[in-house]
Amino acid sequence: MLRLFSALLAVLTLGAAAAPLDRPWNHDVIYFALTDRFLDGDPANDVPAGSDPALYDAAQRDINRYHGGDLRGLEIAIAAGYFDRLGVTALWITPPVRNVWNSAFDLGGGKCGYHGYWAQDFLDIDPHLTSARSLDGRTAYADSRDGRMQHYRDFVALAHAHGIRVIQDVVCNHVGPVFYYDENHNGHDDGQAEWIPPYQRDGFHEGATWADHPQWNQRRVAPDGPQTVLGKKIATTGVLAQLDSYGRKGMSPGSLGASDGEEVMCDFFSLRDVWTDPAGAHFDALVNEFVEIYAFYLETVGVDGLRIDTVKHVHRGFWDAFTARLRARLGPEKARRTLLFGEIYSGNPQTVGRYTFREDAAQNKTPCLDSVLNFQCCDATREWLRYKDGGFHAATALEKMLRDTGPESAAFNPTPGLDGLPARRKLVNFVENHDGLNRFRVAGISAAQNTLADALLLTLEGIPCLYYGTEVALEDADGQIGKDGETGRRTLWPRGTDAAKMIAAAGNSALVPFVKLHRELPALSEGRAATLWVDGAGGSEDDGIFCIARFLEKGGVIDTAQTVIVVGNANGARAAETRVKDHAMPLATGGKALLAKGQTLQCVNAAAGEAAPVVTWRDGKPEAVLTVPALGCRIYKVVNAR
Ligand SMILES: [Ca+2]
Ligand SMILES: [Ca+2]
Ligand SMILES: [Ca+2]
Repeated sequence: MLRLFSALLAVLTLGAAAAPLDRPWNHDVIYFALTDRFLDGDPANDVPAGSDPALYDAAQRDINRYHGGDLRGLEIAIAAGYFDRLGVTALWITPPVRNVWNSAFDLGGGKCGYHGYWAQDFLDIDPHLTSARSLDGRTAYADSRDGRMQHYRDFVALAHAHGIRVIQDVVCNHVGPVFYYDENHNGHDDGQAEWIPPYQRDGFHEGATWADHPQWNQRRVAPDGPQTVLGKKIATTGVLAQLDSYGRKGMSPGSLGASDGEEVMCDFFSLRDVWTDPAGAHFDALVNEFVEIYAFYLETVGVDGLRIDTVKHVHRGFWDAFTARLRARLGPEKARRTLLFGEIYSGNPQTVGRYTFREDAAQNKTPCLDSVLNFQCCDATREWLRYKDGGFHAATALEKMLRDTGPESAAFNPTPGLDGLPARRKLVNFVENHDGLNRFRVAGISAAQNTLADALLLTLEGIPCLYYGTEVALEDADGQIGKDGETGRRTLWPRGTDAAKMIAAAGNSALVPFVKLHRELPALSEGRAATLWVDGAGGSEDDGIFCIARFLEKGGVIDTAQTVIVVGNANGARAAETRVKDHAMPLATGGKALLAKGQTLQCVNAAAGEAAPVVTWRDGKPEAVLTVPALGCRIYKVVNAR
């Protein structure tokens, strides 16, 4: 067990009524924690009552089984000030709802529901995650839906007491492997053929039968009718507990990465596809059911935002109805503070951006999803910093990404949300996640390269999203460049890790100075972005350089006093400059100077002994040669010249 310091208990403010966290989402720094893999804070829940003990790996090594991480582990970190130390202001956690715990007959062998994406009961918290008592020991949580939900609500309240928002990961596309297809009508499941039958284009597979494996699942999907949880009446109807609410069309592996229509309607391997077709008999009931469920988490539990899974596998009309009805249900104030961002697994800005528009955008221009995960950022950053032939590659993909997400791009809905921000200003930027990608840091990739990737995230326009473990440049021992897998899901803090050790690691984290700058320099959270310099074919002085400006502009006038220049050098061999021969970098964008006469640049994160930057003027325009050390990132702000 972790040792709790009495000082930690003193900072607990459980149950305190606090004003809701209210700040523009692009001021936040998100930390994505795979809860099962962060810290096992309570070994008592590692094998919940009735669960097959074989699903749990006490050594915390088998990627496919439970490692024991839980809400208590996150609470210990929050209370100890771990996230405060890192400067993290929003926690995105994997889906906390009760899951099917095992899928024995999938392709590639058995896996477990430790990640949370295999819902079984949308209004219960998975018992792997909850504890019998509150962090301070004063409150007992009943072994019931209500008790588990109470723990989850206390977890959210603890985060809020530290100024940290909670983003709940949610799924509307599918549930876990709750039923099989009894193809041979013998009344029981007969292996893989009945769990992942081939896609049936016309009609559907008959014989869907709730699975009966009491050590993994509960022979149903819940809620199966109205519920009262934490004293709140929830008007769910139980439509998800009916088999004909699912498409039952089987698996279409080829369509998972494509957009040919089948990907909307097929089962995701053994995960059962909710029938989200607007023409379906249950469409309205299904939309309303999900609105009831997720409004409960937002209103009663206090969750601040939703990260929405597998968006492109759901009919677009569903998202129009779901987002509009959810916002109407929350009311303008809560809806304004709530961020709804989606996962559309694609590096193409048009493909992901279309979900910020409604399907009926010709008539209704209001946003569908508020924002989306920026996969293009992930791809481009990896290309720049982690070229598969070793070393680095030009940052031209990053330059393209900035164009594709800039104000001139038509890919994202320009209509502001209730918070006044259009989608492109709150794109969720990331370089690692738990899905298909290995970690950024694999064999041959240094901690310095990892830091440079994080520094870029923290200086781009949008919302930076850090993946758990990046704060210590966690290395993915099994990951290989150009070869993705699910290897980036290791346990970060082994069971028994002392909170003091975690706090020390957070204090030493190389990303902390960049998080601090993100908070201190308004241009880094709110400013526009413009590419100033990209390592090109000419000359070698600038090898590895990528430079952007972040600037505040009002009424077409740049507030030059707020300008920030960010330069990264992917070159691991030597320092590089924003210069090719005698051509220095212009400090201008769109024909406008980024600083005025009498102003100059000051590096805010220079190492001792580094020369100060010199701004020169040519033909009335400022320019500078900025020198950045190997694998360094330098940030400059504007100051008045002495
Ligand atoms: Ca545990
Ligand atoms: Ca059978
Ligand atoms: Ca679907």
